[in-house]
Amino acid sequence: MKVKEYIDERIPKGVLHMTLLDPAKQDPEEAGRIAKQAQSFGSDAIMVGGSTDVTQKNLDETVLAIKKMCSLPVIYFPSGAHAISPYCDAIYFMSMLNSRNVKMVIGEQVAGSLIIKKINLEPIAMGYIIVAPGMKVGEVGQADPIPRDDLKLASAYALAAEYMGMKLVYLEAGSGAPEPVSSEMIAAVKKTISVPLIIGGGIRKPEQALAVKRAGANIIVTGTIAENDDLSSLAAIIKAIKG
Ligand code: 1GP
Repeated sequence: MKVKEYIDERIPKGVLHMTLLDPAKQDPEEAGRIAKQAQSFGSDAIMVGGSTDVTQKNLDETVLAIKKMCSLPVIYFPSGAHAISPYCDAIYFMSMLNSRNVKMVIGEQVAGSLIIKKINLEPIAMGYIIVAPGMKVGEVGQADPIPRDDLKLASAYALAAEYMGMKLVYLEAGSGAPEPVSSEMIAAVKKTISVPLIIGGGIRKPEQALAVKRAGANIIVTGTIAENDDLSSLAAIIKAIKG
């Protein structure tokens, strides 16, 4: 089954959780161990990616270690075309729509498209929208982050993504953001679009994840909380949103 079909089949049954692992933040075996735990807690997929320091080597090794330990789909969440792993099940073929740098909007995608076809990786078209504060990804991606209270601008970007044919819309506050995207913004965007909505950045507590779910997210992404030895926060978040 294609990864997009897997996602589409699960969305009507309730919110999905995806665990994001940055290949630069732990060794491959550790990533495999975390992915295995995430699967046992009920996470629906593993995303692999990071804003800086992702290399072909650490990416391939991380994906292979995850595949060995865990049977969930592995989706590459790229920062550019410099590293693309054939061992992933799919790649978010994404455009950072509010970047000032045309390379982030379409240049990296042009650099990667023929490689993706050659290695037969499933592309999943996604509109990626940075919301303030945007953190590292906003900085590296040269984004003009959407102000947290500009619901209209966020909705306009999300609808533009849908009208351009993108299959998913991702509102990103940035990894390690002090707060997740607001419930008001999630609800406004959700009301505007008909494609699934992904929310990530700054979700550290079960109450926050629950608020994101209640506001209308279809997919909740957490990264930072899986980066320490104690995975109890990850377990608690998945339990809260799946309960
Ligand atoms: C980053 O949205 C993700 O792309 C995850 O953010 O690390 O804050 O969970 P956190």
